[in-house]
Amino acid sequence: MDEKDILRNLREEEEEEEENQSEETKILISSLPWEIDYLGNKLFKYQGYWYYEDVLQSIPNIHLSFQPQETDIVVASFYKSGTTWLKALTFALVQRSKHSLEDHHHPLLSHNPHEIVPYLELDLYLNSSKPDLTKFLSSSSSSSSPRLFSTHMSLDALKLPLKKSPCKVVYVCRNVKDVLVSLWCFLNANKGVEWGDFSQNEKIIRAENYSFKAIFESFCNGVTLHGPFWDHAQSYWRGSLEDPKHFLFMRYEELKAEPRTQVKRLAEFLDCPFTKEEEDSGTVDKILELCSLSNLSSLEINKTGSLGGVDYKTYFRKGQVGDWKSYMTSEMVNKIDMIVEEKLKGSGLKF
Ligand code: PAP
Repeated sequence: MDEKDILRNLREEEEEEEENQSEETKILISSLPWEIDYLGNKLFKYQGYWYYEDVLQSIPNIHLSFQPQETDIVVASFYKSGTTWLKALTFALVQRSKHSLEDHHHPLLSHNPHEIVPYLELDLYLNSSKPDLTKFLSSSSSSSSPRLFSTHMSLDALKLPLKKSPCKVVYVCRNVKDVLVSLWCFLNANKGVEWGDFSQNEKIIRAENYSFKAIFESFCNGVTLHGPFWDHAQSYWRGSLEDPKHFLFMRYEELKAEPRTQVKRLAEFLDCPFTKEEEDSGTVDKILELCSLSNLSSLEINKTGSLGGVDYKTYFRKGQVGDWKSYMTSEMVNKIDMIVEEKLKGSGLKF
C-alpha cells in the first residue's frame, strides 16, 4: 500500500465515522422535545438549551474533537450582545505586535470581524468533526499569536472540551431588552435570509417585518436559539466566579461607558497587558478607534460585503444602550424584568 492508498483509507474511515456519528445524532434529535420559534423553525431542547438541528449536529463534533490549546481564546456571547465588537477588540489586542495599529493593511480594515474569528458551531464543526482549523486568519497556531475562536453556545454546552484543556474564554453580556431589539432589527434588515439551516442560505424574500411581539414572547419563555438567555448568561457568570483565570465576564454597557478601563481589563486577562510605553503612546485609544462602530461600519468591506446572505452592514446599527425604550411598552418591560429578576435570583448576576 503506498502513501496515497493509506491516506484514501484513512479518509474513507473518517467519512464513515462521521456518517455513523451524524446518524446517531439524528436518532438523538428525533427523541428531543421541540418547539416552533418566531421564525417558524423547529428548535430542539438539548441538555437545557434550544438549538436548530444543524447547530445541534455540531455539538458532538465539538465535544469529540475540539481540543483547545492553553493559549487559545474563545470569544463567547449570546447573539446581539456585542460579539462583533469583542471579536474586533480581541483580535486587535492580541495581534498588536504582529499587526501594527497604524498599518493601512491591518486585517480589520479589509475583513469583517466574523471572517477573522470563526464560530466553533457554525464555521468549523457544523458539518465536520475534523475541520481545518488553520483556514481562518486568527485560528492558525503560531508562537506569536494565540488562536481565536468564537461561540454563541452556553458554557454548559462547552464544559466538556474546556474541562479537558482549559483556555481563555471572554464572555460579553448585554441587557436582554437591548438584545431582543437588536435581534429584531437585524432580522428585519435581513428579510431575504432563511435562518435555521445554514447549509442552504437560499434567499426567500419576506415581505412583512418579523413580529416584535413574537420574539418578545419567545425571549420571555426562554425558547430562543441558545436560550434561555438567563441560563446562558449565568453559565458564564458562574464560570467567571469559579475560575477567573480562564473566564472573563464583560458587559456591553460597561464597554460603552468605560471603554479604556474595560479594554485594559481584557488585555490583562488575556495576559497581554499594555506597557507603560504603549499607554503613553495612545495604544489603547488606537485599538478603540480601530474597533469603533463608526470606523468599522464605514469600511468598504463592511458597507458592501456579505456572508451566507447576511450583509455585513447589518451587524452595525446604533450600538445604543437602552434603545429598548423606543420599542417596548411598559407592560413588556415589567414582564421581562420580572422574569429575568426571578430567574437570576441568588446568582449575584444583575441587569
Ligand atoms: P451578532 O451576534 O450577530 O454577531 P453582535 O455583534 O453581538 O451581533 O451585536 C450587534 C450589536 O452590536 C448591534 O447593536 P444594536 O442593534 O443595538 O445597534 C450593533 O450595532 C452593535 N455593534 C456592532 N459593532 C459594534 C462596535 N464596534 N461597537 C459598539 N457596538 C457595536
